[in-house]
Amino acid sequence: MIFPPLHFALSFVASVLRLGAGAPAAPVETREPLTLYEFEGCPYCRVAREAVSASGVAVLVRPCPKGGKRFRPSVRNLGGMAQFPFLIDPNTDVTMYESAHIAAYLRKTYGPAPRPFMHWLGPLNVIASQFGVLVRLAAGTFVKRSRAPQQPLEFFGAERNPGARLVKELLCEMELAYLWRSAPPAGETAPYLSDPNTGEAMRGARAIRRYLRETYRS
Ligand SMILES: N[C@@H](CCC(=O)N[C@@H](CS)C(=O)NCC(=O)O)C(=O)O
Repeated sequence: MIFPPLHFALSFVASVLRLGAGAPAAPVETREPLTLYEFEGCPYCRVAREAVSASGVAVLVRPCPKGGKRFRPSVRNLGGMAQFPFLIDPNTDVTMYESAHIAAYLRKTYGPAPRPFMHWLGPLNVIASQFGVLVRLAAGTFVKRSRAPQQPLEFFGAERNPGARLVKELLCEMELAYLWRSAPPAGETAPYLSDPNTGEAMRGARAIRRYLRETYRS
C-alpha cells in the first residue's frame, strides 16, 4: 500500500504529462447517456476519456479491468472483439472501437470541443499516454473482488483531475459502473460521488475511496 500523498503526487504527475488534456467542458445534455467500456490502466482508453471530458457529455462507464467478468464479456458480444475503449451512443445508434475514432466522433457530434494538444500528436499521443500508466504503477488495470451495486453510482471529476483519477482507478478495479460527469455539481468541488443505492454523497478522493471499499468490497 503506497502512502496516500505519494499516490496523489503520482496522479498529479500523470496529469502534468498530458499537458492539460482532459479538462472539463461545460456540460452538454444528451437524450440518453453514452456508454463507455474501458479501463483506467489502458493508454488508449485515457485518450477516449480525455475526449469525453473535453466534450462535456455524461457517459455511463462500465469498467473492464483485466480479469473482470462483470462487463468485459459484453464488449465481445456487442462489438465482436474484446478491445478497449468501446463506445455506444444510443442517441445516434453508433458503436465504435478505436480511441482516435471515438475522440473524433465526440468532437464532431457534441463539439465544437477544443482538441487537446496531445491529441494532435497521432501515435506519439498513445506512447505519451503510456507514461501516465507507468507513473500510476498500472493502477486501474487488474480486477479486485467487489459486490455489484444495483444502480450505477454517479461520479463527478474530469480526466485531468488527479484526485478524480484515484477514485476512477478504484471504481475500475472494483468494476463499479458509474455515470461520469466531468464538471462538478453546482456549488460542489470534484471529485464528488453520489450513490443512489445508499443515498450517500461525498467529496474528496480519500473519503470516496474509503466509502467504496467499505460499501462494495467483498
Ligand atoms: N487501436 C486501438 C487499440 C486499443 C487496444 O489495444 N486496447 C487494449 C488495452 S490498452 C486492449 O483492448 N487489449 C485487450 C484486452 O485488454 O483484453 C485504439 O486506439 O483504441
